[in-house]
Amino acid sequence: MTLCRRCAIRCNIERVYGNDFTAPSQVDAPAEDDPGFLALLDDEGRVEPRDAMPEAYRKTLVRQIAQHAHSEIIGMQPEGNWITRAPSLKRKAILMAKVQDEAGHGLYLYAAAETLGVERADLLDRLHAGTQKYSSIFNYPTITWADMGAIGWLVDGAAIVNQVPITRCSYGPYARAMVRICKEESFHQRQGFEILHTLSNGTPAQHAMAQDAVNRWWWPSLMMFGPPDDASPNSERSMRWGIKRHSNDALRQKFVDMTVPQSHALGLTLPDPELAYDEASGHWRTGPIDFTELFEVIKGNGPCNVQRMAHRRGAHERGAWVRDAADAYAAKRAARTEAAVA
Ligand code: BYC
Repeated sequence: MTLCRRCAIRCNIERVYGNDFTAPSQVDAPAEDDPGFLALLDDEGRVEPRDAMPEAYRKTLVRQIAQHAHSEIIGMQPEGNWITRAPSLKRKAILMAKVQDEAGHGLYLYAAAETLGVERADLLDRLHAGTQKYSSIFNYPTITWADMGAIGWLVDGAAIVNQVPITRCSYGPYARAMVRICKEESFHQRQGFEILHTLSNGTPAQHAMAQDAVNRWWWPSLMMFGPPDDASPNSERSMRWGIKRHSNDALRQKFVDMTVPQSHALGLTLPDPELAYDEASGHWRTGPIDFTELFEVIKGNGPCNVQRMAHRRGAHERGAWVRDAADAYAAKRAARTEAAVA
């Protein structure tokens, strides 16, 4: 039986799928190079919540899934900014649905992380304390309506390229959560493309607005994939464990190859004078990416880091009454159940 950290009662989280297992700290965790564990991964088997797993594998998953979940909920802010200013009722309804989807993605991912023996409240504490990261991309401002198009097309496009391989992640709950997330991201990407397509084929001012948004979001979107492979401390081990299936650079290249032809269809240019098609390899090659910008944003020095965190902490504080009400309801139900079985 587990005591919920917040309400300190025996509550029904144990009956939620995946939470009714022995806490990983209590199991006899195999070593990282345990032959049985490695054979399971080599065989493309899935690790499930009740399975014993190396502690470092569990910690890596908690880190990545939690940071992914945090990215989803912080990612609601730049777009939420435009719900009241969407140019039509239809655009407003679509944007509201998209932002709600992001909240849902956060929920699936926090639930997946909880199957690893952590609590969502603790993960949120770590986000608020700044000890767990969220994606760099959400620290950029959304200045015009065209930014909704650029985010959908580029940011969600990058998310799809990064996340489709996670549907084959070796950890079952994460892989399964990603199936639905990727389907929804696919819709998000198309709505972004459609916004930009409409603007690009609109008045000269609308076309210029679309081009300006793409100019601002292109390089940060490439940085979403993380540091280059030779500066990515986690990639090798995560790939060996089947958590990541491809390196950061390989996914970034896939995104570039997918996106350049789409920019032609949109009638928009990408802000890279060195972008060129390499006949020999069959790939589009970009100019050098300024990764110092990525590292600065990750350190907290991006244009909107302070604003995003302040807003998140404020929303969490303002939501305390909802959590208190849910705890009170759970306590009442638990007391009723105990009285019924006594
Ligand atoms: N921003 O060794 P590396 C979305 C950190 S959600 C911030 O390559 P790893 C969407 C990295 O965490 C977007 N930090 O790490 C949502 C590590 O630091 P720690 C999020 C970054 O984990 C709503 C350090 O740098 N997507 O798309 O092997 C609306 C060294 O990096 C970033 C996911 O989370 C960054 N861009 O690879 C629309 C997908 N890049 O943790 C869209 C799942 C790197 O050691 N996550 N760092 O302190 C992943 O695929 C991987 O975690 C990453 C990084 C590719 C992001």
